[in-house]
Amino acid sequence: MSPSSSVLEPEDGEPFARVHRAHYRGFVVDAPSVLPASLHDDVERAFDDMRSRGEFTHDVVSAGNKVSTTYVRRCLLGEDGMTYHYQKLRLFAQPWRGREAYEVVRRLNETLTRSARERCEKLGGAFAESECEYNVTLINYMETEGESEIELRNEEKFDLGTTSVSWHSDSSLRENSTVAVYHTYEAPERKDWRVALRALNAECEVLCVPLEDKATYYMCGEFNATHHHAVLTGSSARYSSTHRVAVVAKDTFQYIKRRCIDALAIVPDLERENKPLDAKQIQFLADVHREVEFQWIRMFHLQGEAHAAWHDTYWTRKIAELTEAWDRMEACFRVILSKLKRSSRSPESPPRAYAMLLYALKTVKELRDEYTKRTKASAYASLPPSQRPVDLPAYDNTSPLPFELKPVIYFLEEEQNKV
Ligand SMILES: O=C(O)CCC(=O)C(=O)O
Repeated sequence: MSPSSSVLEPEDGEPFARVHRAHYRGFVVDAPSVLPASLHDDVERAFDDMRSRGEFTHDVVSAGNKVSTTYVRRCLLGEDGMTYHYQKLRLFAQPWRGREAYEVVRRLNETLTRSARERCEKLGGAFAESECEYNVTLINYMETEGESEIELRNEEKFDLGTTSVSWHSDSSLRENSTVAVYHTYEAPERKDWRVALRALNAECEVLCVPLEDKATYYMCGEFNATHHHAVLTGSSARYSSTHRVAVVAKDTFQYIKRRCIDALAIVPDLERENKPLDAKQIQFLADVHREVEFQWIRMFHLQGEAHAAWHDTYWTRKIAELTEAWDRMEACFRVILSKLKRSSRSPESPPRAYAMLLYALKTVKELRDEYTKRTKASAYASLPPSQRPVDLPAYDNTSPLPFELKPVIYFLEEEQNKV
């Protein structure tokens, strides 16, 4: 029986089928038999192996001023250098190679890429153009209401019961890309998890779809963007591997490394004696400095020591490379500041150079204040110490600039006002 007249389930028969055809055509479920039995077994072993190593952890995410812990534990696997950004958190993908469990996930990914393509071609129209070349999978481990250490909430809008993932569309995905979700139960005899679906642009019933053990569902083409989905908690723990075509424009190591190389290329020019400063160059350096500090280095350390240890085959080295570049940018700011000192022997720089650096320093100060506040959020208290933010990059009295930029801003304002 549906919990409310505005909700339909497959057992409602023709009304469910009619609404599905009219408003939810991009939602397709594959029975477990579509995938080879040996793959199901390997995937189950891989997920258990990863969980026994503590690789699934709660994310601490942020929306507006609220910092909260996800109900589910998750980990991200994917192509080398991939990250996934959601709710002001950057997740760093463990490359899906090198360990047997990760290779299995990559194999699952390849299989789902092929199946998703077939599903989309069968649906035809714009679906046939949908991208399915998955570059990451966000794997969830979801516990029952009784097991979860984070209190789960009830779905109130349609009275659907307890949710492990509330209503949302997946973010940071390529346009018209399909999402594939493979799931498996810890105790397959209790297969009572459901996914709820809600159309955003149509007045129609919500659908509630129960999922068999080891089934895969697809949200084809624009389905994710035009609908919300929620995961309704069942009575046995569950894994779900959510394969996505994540955006790559600004979200790969290769991208940010390139930005750092470009910024460091102008450092010699900015530091050259006898050369007035160029405000545009200062702006470019400041943009990259800010991006690498807040979008990458701090995002990594925010997730704690256990996270860094898990990533020590790939990301720890990459973050060290980015930190080295960022350090060089801080040193360059120090040189710029000395060139802007009116009593220095440097040729006079244009007023725009003062204004630009002041703006950059004030923005960094604000972002550092916000970051510090976030690291102190009570949400972290419920996590083990190894998952709490680490205070890096470190500062000492050899650092070119201090963490707290107030005195530097004050100095520069004074120099700006001198004539
Ligand atoms: O577990 C599922 O079925 C979907 C999970 C989900 O919506 C998410 O990870 O964003």
